Amino acid sequence: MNRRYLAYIDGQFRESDQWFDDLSPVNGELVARVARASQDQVDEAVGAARRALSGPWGSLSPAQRAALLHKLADRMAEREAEFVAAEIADTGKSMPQVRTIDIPRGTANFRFFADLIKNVPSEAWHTTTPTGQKALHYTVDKPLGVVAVIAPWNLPLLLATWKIAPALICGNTVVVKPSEETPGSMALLAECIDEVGFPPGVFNLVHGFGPDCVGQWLTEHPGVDAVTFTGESKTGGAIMKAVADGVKPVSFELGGKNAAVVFEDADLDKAIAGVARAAFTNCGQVCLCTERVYVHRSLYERFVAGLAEAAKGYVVGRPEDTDTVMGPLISRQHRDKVLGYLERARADGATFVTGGEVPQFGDDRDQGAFVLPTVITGLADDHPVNREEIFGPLCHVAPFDDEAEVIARANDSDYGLAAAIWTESLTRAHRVAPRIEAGLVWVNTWYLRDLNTPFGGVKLSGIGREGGLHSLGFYREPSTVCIALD
Ligand code: NAD
Ligand code: 6OD
Repeated sequence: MNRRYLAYIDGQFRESDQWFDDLSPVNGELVARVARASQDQVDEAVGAARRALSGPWGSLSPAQRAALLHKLADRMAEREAEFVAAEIADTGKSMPQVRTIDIPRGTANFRFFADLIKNVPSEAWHTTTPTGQKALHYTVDKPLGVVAVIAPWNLPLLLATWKIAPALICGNTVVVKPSEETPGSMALLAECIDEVGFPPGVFNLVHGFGPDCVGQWLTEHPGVDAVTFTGESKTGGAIMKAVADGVKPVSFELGGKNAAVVFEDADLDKAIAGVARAAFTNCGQVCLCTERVYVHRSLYERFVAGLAEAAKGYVVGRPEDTDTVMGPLISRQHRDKVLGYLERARADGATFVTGGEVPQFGDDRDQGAFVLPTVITGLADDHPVNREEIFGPLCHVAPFDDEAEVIARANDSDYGLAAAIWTESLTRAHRVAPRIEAGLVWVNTWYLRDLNTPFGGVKLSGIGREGGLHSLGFYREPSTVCIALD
C-alpha cells in the first residue's frame, strides 16, 4: 500500500522532510508513510488557527457553524467506506465494530453538537442591590481560542471528533494531533473538511509523536489557549506540567482500571455475556473495559467457567473475515507490554483459566500483534495485574462475600473511570452505584452511551467532564455583562 498522510495547515496539505511508517498490527505490513510535522509547521498551524479565530470563523453565528458541521458529517457519510478502510488498516479492528461503532460515532459527534448548540439558552438576571440599585446582568459565551486536541489510538475517529466537534461548534479553532499509531482517519477528516469549505486555519492537522516532538511542542506552545487530551494518565501528568506556566485549561480523559461486580442476585448468563463484552471488546483496548471482576462466592465457580467459555467463543482473526470478533492489539510494542503482565501473573502463581497466549496462525498474521482473550484468577488485589491499567484482552476474576467488602475492594484503585454492577435488585443497584468511586457506573450493561451525559473520570482517570452541556462548559467561557438600569 502506498498511502501518504500529510499535515493540513491553514487550508493546505503539507509535505515534510521527515516521514514515519504506519504499520498494520495484523501482519506488520506498511499501511502508509506519514509526514511528521516539524516544529516550524506546528508554529504555522497554531498561527493559522489564531488568525482564523478573528477571521471569518469568528463572525459566523452558531447556526452557521452548525450548518457547516452537518455538511461535514454528510461528506463523511458519503466517504464512509474509506473511513472504515483507513481505521481498519491502522487498528486491525473487526469490520462490524468499525462499521457500527467507530465511524458512525465520528459523524454522530458532529451532528450531535451541531444540534445541541441551537437550543442552549444564555443566562440573564434582573437584580436589585440592598441599596436599591437595579441592574440587568447577562452572559456572553466566548470560545477559549486555539484548542490543541491530542488523541489516542484506541478509537481514533470517535475520540478525536468527540473533542473536535464541540470545540468547533463553540467557535474555537483547533490543531489536532492524532496518535502516531493511527493517523489514517484524521487524514481523511482533513480531506472532508477541505472539501466542504471550512475557512482556512479553523481545522489544522499535524502528525507526529508525543514527547520531544509534535505533541509536546503543541502543548508547550504559547499560542495554544487550551488542551483537550485523551490518553494515558502519565501523559496527562506531562501535559499538565507543560501548560502549568500558562495556567491553561485542560480537559483530560485518562486511563482506567475498571471493576465489574457480580452480585449473588445477578442474572448469571447476562452477567457473563456482559463481562465478556466489557473485557474483550476492541481487544480490551477501551478505557472503559473491565479488567477487575469481583463475583459473589456463591456464583464464583459457575461464573469463571462461563466467562472462560465465552472468551473461547471470541474468534481472533483478520478484520475482514466474517467470523472475526477480535482483532490484534495496536502494535507489537503494546503486545510486549501486555505479555509482560501475563508473564508476571504466571510467575506469581496465577491460574490461567483460558488464554494467556499468542495464537499461532501459520501465516502472515504471525507477524501481527495478536493475544488470545484471557481469564486469570488467584492474584491478590494489590498485584500489579489488579492495580495497573493493562489495556489488553484480559481480566482477573476474584470472589467476594459481602456488599461492603466488595465496594471497598472496587474503590481501592488509583483510577476511577467506570464500573459495572450486575444485580437484579433495584434497591441494591441504587444503593451501591453512588458509592462506587467512578465517573460512570453501569447497571446490567456496559458501554451504553448517550452523548448528553457527562463523561470523565475521578482520581488518575481524568479532569473534567465532556458530553452535551458539559462539553460546552469546557469549550466556551461565559463573560458577564452588567448594565445599570437607573
Ligand atoms: P498516550 O498517552 O500514550 O498517547 C495519547 C496521545 O498523546 C498520542 O497522540 C501521543 O502521541 C500523545 N502524547 C504522548 N506523550 C505526549 C506528551 N508528552 N505531550 C503531548 N502529547 C503526548 O495514550 P495511548 O497509548 O495513545 O492511548 C491509550 C490510553 O488512553 C489508555 O491509558 C487509555 O485508558 C486512555 N484512554 C482514555 C480514554 C478516556 O476517555 N478516559 C479514552 C481512550 C483512551
Ligand atoms: O463514547 C465516548 O464518548 C467516549 N469518550 C468513549 C471513551 C472510550 C475510551 O476508550
